[in-house]
Amino acid sequence: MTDMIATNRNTAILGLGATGLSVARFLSSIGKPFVFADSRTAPPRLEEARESYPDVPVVLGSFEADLLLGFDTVVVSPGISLEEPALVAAQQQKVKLLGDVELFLEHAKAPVVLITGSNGKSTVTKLVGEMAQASGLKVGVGGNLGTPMLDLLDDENQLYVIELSSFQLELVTDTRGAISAILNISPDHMDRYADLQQYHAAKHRIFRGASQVIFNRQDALTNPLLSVAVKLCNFGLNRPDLANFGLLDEEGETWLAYGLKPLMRSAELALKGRHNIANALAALALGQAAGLDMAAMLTTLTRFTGLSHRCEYVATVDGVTYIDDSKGTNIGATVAALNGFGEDDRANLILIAGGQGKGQNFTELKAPLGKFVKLLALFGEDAQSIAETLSGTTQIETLASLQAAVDCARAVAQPGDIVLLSPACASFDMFSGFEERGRCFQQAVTAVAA
Ligand code: UMA
Ligand code: ADP
Repeated sequence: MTDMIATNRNTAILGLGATGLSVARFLSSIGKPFVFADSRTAPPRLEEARESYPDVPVVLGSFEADLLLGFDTVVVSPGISLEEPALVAAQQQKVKLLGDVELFLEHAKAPVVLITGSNGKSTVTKLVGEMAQASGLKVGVGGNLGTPMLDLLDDENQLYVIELSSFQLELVTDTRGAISAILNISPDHMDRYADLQQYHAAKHRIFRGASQVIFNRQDALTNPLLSVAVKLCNFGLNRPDLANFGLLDEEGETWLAYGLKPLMRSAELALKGRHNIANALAALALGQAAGLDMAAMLTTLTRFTGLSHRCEYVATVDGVTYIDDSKGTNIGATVAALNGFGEDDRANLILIAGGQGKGQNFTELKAPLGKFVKLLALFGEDAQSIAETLSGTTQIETLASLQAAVDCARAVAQPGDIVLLSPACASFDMFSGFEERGRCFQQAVTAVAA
């Protein structure tokens, strides 16, 4: 029986989205009553909640400061800031605040792999999940990736692989012996956090109570700040020392390696791009920590081609290649894509970017833009301010829609060029999410091809 949700207490679920509904299913399954609250007056999944839980009260509309004071426990959805006055007041009154992660970790009966970072989380999560399957394990894969983690709970599972966002980590105090990784840290969600330090602090909660810690030795921000002794392993795109993962050059070829031992040629990876070599090494480190079979992991790396909307090839039309990197929702991801597709001797890229800038400092795009990009086609809510920040770096056009940006890119592109959608921004000003934005781009390209 859970100690987090005691039997005779009042529980509120804050946020009526994917997380909130999964928490409701979980609490129902263990016979705990709850109420829902959502600060929107008409949240999209309201009907679903009312149909599934007709007797459960639903409080809608902006949260009053005293909304939660009568409760013992509040399960907070990740999209809701803990600085919301109702949550600040609740904490002051010692109301217990939880996320779905804490409930999940308390109830998971198999080992848990937790993955965070600014970029590459979904790719590495999916990869480790496939490696586990190839090793013959029954594995639950989800979290920020899409399937809420409480929906994965199943006593038959032999492993869980969970992607965690910084939002989901904000209330975590103990990962209960998880195998935890931070892949990289670069600024993101600066509209939610006061500064990079606060974002970094949220990410590092993933190491609390971990049994094994995996970090990126080339990104100091990922290094654990632990005083307790846990098993550490690191990865990087350079030569590894013993018991760590990295790259070795042997007979003119680059090999993924564990210590001095070459494992596979980097050319054999089905995933393309240097950042994906780092992702593959991180996945190997996590898989090894979880006891997966090395041969099965390496075979997986020769087959796993990646997820949609992450540097995904769409088509080549009139000699111009179109790439969908709609999941490039922050500057770090877009820089990785520019470095991956840019040619050293000429500006071969047309970059389509823009949307909601999330408070990022776009000056960091100046160097790769100046080097690789012949035209920057901007659209979306923050297009104008991004154009002002980047003015003088390359040719910049500000367009009214993604379709207009594709048309503009097409008019400028020459055979051999690459048109890259990698927005460095969130999509919610114009789309339901990065998937819809990516689909719109792919449709616009397909229409051009037709
Ligand atoms: N809500 C409020 N008040 C607020 C904010 C939200 O009441 O101030 C309500 C909304 O009206 C809505 C509900 O909360 O009804 C939505 O909750 P949510 O925003 O926490 O989102 P979920 O639907 O629960 O989805 C969340 C993750 N979303 C966010 O963290 C924003 C999903 O990640 C995740 O897949 C899902 O849980 C399952 O674990 C998405 C995401 O965009 C993909 N993540 C961000 C990212 O990857 O950058 C962090
Ligand atoms: P996340 O789940 O952290 O958003 P994804 O695997 O979905 O990560 O990839 C998101 C974006 O980041 C894509 O644009 C992808 O090309 C880019 N990306 C993936 N891995 C890395 C990495 N290791 N470093 C930088 N960018 C990356």
